[in-house]
Amino acid sequence: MKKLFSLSPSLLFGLLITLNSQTLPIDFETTTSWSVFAGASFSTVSNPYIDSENPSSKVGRMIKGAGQNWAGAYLTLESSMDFLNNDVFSIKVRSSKFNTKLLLKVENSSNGNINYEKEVTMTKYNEWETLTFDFSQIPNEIYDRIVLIFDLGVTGNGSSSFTYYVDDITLYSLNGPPEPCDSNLTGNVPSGSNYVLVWADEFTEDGELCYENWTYDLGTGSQGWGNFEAQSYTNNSENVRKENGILKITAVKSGNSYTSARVKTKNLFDFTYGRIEIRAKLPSTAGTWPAVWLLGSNIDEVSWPQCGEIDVIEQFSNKQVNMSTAHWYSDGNAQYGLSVNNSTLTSSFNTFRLDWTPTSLKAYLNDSQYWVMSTNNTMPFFDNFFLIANLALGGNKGAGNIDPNFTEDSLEIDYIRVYQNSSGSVLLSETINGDDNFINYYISNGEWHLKSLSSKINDIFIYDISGKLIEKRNVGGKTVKINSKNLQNGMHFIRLRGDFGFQVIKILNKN
Ligand SMILES: [Ca+2]
Ligand SMILES: [Ca+2]
Repeated sequence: MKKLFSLSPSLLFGLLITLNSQTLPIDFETTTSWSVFAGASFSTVSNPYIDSENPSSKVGRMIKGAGQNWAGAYLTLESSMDFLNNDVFSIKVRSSKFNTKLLLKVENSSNGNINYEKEVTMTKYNEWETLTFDFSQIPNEIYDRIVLIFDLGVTGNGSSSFTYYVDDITLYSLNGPPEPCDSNLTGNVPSGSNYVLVWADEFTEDGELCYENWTYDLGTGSQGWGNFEAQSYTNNSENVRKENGILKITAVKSGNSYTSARVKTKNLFDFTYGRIEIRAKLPSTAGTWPAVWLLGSNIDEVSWPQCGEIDVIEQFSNKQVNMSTAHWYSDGNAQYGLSVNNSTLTSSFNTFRLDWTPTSLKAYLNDSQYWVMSTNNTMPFFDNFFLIANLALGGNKGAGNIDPNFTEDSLEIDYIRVYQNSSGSVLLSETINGDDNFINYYISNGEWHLKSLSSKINDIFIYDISGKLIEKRNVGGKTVKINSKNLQNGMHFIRLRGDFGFQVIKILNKN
């Protein structure tokens, strides 16, 4: 059922306090500020063609200049568009030209590489027509800019046939609001530890993955996701669904091509340090390449492998072996991994685990450790990572040739649970002054580990709630440890000073 996206209270408030409201829907009755490129002009004008389809008084007008091919206009919105709850754009358009095309693109105003577009051809001319654009497959990123390009690549001749009118740019939901996630976290907290369950998906209700936890990578990526993989990723239920408490990621052959799925928590959930537990059964067919892994959340800023990668489940051609590997940057891709043998990986559910601390990565199969590596601050494993689960096929990294008789096979995941260590103390807030530094923190065995991500920390000052100085210490390095047992219970302020300026961290200490 078609359900129009209704005006939110904040949007109404915005309209009341400012005439220059760069917020969807755009009806041109209030002023918007469009920019143009490649020989376009754009203005808000009185509607020259008032009729029953568009009785409103003002519309946008774009003119493509003589001799111009790529002319367009864009509008930067006050906030990013909500594609979790909405999936369709509609735009009213009027053109005097037969078969006019409108390319609608959305992008991130601070990173044009993050963009998504759809082109629709008009079926009418010399009358208003409402075009709809399906954005249901848009990857989960931040988009705050709308770009309109009419007749992309068609040379404008400057006549009236290259004047276009637009109105009522609206984003709404065709399918109604999506299902929220199951809020019951049922994982068992390991006994005798400081771990608490901070995130889990038990995949309990049949159907689509819940939108608050998961989004999708779609298509084939560049060069088969960098590895010449054979599959194209979709979010169709054939390729990804919850069934009887299990997430099934299914690779399917149709004709000579393959489809599968890759799901991720990017922009929805990420974390630094902790324990991740995955109960899963792997596919058995030759050529399948299943993986459940972590990728650095800053991948769009620093790219791979600088962002870091930690593979918890990864299986290549030997279906009795799982491999855990870390990737980071050191003159190119540096990696270290070890494998574990188990004859039941494709016939039974096994529990795969990663313990990630500030100093090491350890992997376990059914609570038996098979991989450990030390980490240090030249590596990226001190920052937020998000989760990915996927089933690839073929490629050039060791999954081997795809069985010629392949029809379909699945990676099945019973649950994914993330635990983090807690001593009982809580970091309440932080204030940054000076340069753009960030203090990364972690609690282990009653010690606060603080780490500067830019320059050295020169010294620290610890104050109690009354402002009394408890301790001053010279540091002269990027890391410092504070024994919380030496502090009284209650609020403390830790002031760190360095070339970054200073930063104050507020800690609620509970021993
Ligand atoms: Ca209007
Ligand atoms: Ca389950």
